[in-house]
Amino acid sequence: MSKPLVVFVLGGPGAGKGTQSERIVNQFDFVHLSAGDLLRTEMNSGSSNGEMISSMIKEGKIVPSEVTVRLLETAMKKSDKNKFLIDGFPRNEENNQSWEREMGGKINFGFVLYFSVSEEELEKRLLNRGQTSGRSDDNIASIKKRFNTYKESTIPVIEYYAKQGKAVKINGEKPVEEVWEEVKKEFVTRDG
Ligand code: UP5
Ligand code: MG
Repeated sequence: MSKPLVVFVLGGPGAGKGTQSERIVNQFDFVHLSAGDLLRTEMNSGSSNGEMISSMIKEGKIVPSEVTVRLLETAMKKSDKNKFLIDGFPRNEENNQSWEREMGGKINFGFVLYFSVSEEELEKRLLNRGQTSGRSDDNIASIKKRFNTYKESTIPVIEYYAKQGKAVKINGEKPVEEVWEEVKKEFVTRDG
C-alpha cells in the first residue's frame, strides 16, 4: 500500500474544523482525526498525562508535541484507510517540526485547508456551544486565551505552508452549507 495521504485542517477555535471535516469524511473517504478529541479522550482515560492535558486545554495552551504526535500516529496505525484529515494540528512550530521529523517520511502530505473567520463570529459560536458542550474551554476567559494562542502560534504555521503554495484558504464566516460548497470544490479539484 502506498504511503497515506495527510491533509491538515486548521482555523481558529470554533472555525468549523470539526463540522466540515465530518462532511469531507462522508463524501471523500477520509478518516477524521481531531487532535483535540484525541487529547480529550487521553485526558479522560486516566493516563498519567491527564492532569497536564486538562490544564493546558483550559488555558488554551499547546500540549507538548511528543504526546500529540504519538496519539495521532497510533490512531493512524489503527485505521485500515489511507487518507487522513488531521484536524487542529499542527498548532505551533514545535508541533510542525516534530511531525516532520517523526512522520514526514511515512506519509504523503497533501495540503493545509484552513478556515478564516472573524473573532466576533468565533466568540458567538463558542459561547453558544458552551451552553451544552461541557468543554472546559468554552467560556469567555479560555476563549480569549485560545484566540491569543492561535494568533501567536498557529497562524505562523499556516504561513509556513502558504509560502510553499500548500495552504488553501476557505472563507468560514458563512453558513455551514455555503462553507461546505467551497470545501467540496477544493476536494474535487485536488483529491477526487
Ligand atoms: N459552527 C460550525 N460552523 C459554523 C458555521 N459555518 N456557521 C455557524 N456556526 C457554525 O464548530 C464550533 C461551533 O460552531 C459548533 O457549535 C458548530 O455547530 C458551529 P466546530 O466545527 O466544532 O469548530 P472547530 O473549529 O472544530 O472548533 P473547536 O472548538 O474544536 O476548535 P479548537 O481549535 O479550539 O479546539 P480543538 O479541539 O482543536 O483543541 C482544543 C485544545 O486542545 C486547544 O486549545 C489546545 O489546548 C489543545 N490541543 C493541543 O494542545 N494540541 C493539538 O494538536 C490540538 C489541540
Ligand atoms: Mg473541533
